[in-house]
Amino acid sequence: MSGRAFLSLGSNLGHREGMIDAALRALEEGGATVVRRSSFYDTAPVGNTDQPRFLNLVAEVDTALVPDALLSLCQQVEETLGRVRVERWGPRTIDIDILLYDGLAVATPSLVLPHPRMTERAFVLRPLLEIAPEAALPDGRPLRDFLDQVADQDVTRVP
Ligand code: GSY
Repeated sequence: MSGRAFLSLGSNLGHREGMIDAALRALEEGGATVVRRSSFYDTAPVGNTDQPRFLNLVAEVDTALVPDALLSLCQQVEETLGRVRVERWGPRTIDIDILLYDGLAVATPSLVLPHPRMTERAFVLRPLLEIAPEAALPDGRPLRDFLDQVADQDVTRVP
């Protein structure tokens, strides 16, 4: 049995593009095969705005890992790539979030699916809808319906 998940990757320290490419390779080595990836997006920081701009993308992965195991892989890749987590919302070499996993709704202390803030973030919605225009929340609401409410966020697709 395998599942399909959408992951959000972001970096705002060091060689941002190289960091994201290295993370995707490490995810593949760990058992999450990238089937689609969006363009890169240069994005203004959300949350703590006093930090460098991010490079973001969304990848769709095919994996035999269950959601908790996929989360562990994402955390392991973050650590391997030397994520510096000095502040909760501060700069990081690489951040990997699970957005959606099949049609699952999950709420455990370690993992909430769908990602609880994904509908508020243009840096998630724009790349996700680029590769999956019909993507929807587990309750059926199409994610494209949330684009208008993030239209003012500074997100630019890198040509
Ligand atoms: O939640 C992911 C880390 N992150 C980001 C990000 O990836 N991109 C942008 N633009 N802002 C962010 N703020 C945080 S925290």
